[in-house]
Amino acid sequence: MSDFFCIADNPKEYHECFMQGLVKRNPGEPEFHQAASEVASTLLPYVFDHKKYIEAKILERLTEPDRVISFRVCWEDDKGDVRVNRGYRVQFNNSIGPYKGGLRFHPSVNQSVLKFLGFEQIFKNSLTTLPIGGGKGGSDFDPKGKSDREIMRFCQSFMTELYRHIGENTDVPAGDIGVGAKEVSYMFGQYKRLVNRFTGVLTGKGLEFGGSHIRTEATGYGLIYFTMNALEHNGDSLDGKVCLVSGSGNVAQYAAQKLMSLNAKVVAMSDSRGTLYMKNGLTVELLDQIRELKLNRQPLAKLENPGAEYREGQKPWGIEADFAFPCATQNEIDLSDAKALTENGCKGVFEGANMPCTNEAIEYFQEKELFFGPAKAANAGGVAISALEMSQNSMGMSWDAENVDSRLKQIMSDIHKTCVLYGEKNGRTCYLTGANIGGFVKVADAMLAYGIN
Ligand code: NDP
Ligand code: 2IT
Repeated sequence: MSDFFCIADNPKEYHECFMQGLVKRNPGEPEFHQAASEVASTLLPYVFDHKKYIEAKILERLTEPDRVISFRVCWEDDKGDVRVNRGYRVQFNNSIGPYKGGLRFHPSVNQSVLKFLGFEQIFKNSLTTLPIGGGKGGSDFDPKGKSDREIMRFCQSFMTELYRHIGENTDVPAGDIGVGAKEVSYMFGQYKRLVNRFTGVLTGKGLEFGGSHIRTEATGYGLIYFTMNALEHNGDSLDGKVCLVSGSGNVAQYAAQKLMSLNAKVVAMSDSRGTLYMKNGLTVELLDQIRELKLNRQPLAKLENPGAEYREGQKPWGIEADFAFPCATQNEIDLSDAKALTENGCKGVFEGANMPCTNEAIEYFQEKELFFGPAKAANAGGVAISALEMSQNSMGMSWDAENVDSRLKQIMSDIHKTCVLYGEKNGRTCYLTGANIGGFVKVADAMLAYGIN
């Protein structure tokens, strides 16, 4: 390993040198390199105009996590066989508040994936305006095909190690892919048992034990509120628009539900195996069936409804539509998908998932002047309501659904304003630049205030 040190007199050269250093220090972590490169390329021109950040090496410091914890998770399956997985928590940056971010249970989880997610979470959490730092964690455990008891035993074992690293003022995990209300409940129950204290150490809890109204819906709803703000700002709306939603999990379901309620027509949803094409649009009945299947971790291929045609092995991006909402996973839109979308008349892409578009796809959208709502801004509604869950827990209060939903709308509108403030150039808003700079400034200024550490 070598020192992380760059000297260059323009943003482009600095970016090259910075990325060489980052790749050298973090070998074999392509997702993390991708996330860092995207942020650096939009931030560097700004940072070069504000030399205090260059002098204090803020970008180099921001891309080095405070700590990465990895641990063994042993559990027993229903047959009595011993199983071993790896658990992680990446505590990336706590300059503006306790580490905050979800836990992902998926076989693709590794250090690179969690570092990209933890890194992006720093900016996203800052954009919410709430006092939360960035972190992420999870395991390569695959909940698919596991019984409820197996999932419970895994969650309990995972928390038996994780508990010593977290706390309501230290690090507050939540859900992400493969981790929903059920898994959060098992983990919260185990934490409470281990420390003998009832505290808001996790968010996304059940309403009976400290959860917040609207947390389940918040990421999907927030994504659509952000889209509404962006379209309105540009004299457009969702009314009557044809939309593609990828994924069929938590984020996708509530994004699709909100789109339907706004008279948009959702013609596709998907999962890791294929796409449902719904020529006449999603209905409440179809969404209920999808929700039921996914609650039981079943594939969409099993859906039986004349209103939906299943396309095995296909992504939704080849279907004609006005707007696309990738809500499944990272890198699900590459350059060829971006071209297919654009050629089919797509006018905007709003990211519900984290880093669903490759950097080449984003560049293509920018070249073709599509609306692009980056994840850090567009999907921040989930973590924002998590932060409100933390506030309610620390006050010993519970706000009603209407109250929380109106706060969510306000937060998404404020995030949109921040993107416009930092991203407006020649009468157009670059939401990517706006989100990256808007998220950066508060964290960077806090780091400057702390001195060199
Ligand atoms: P869920 O586990 O509820 O749903 C995930 C969905 O994405 C499923 O439909 C799943 O398909 C699909 N999927 C997962 N991995 C892949 C893959 N490798 N290729 C194709 N499809 C895949 O997760 P969430 O809805 O919570 O999360 C979706 C995205 O949103 C993630 O990027 C997450 O980080 C992000 N996010 C989540 C937030 C939250 O509050 N939950 C907040 C902000 C962002 P299948 O059913 O076949 O597995
Ligand atoms: O990516 C995300 O913002 C989340 N998975 C939600 C994190 C949280 O702490 O609510």
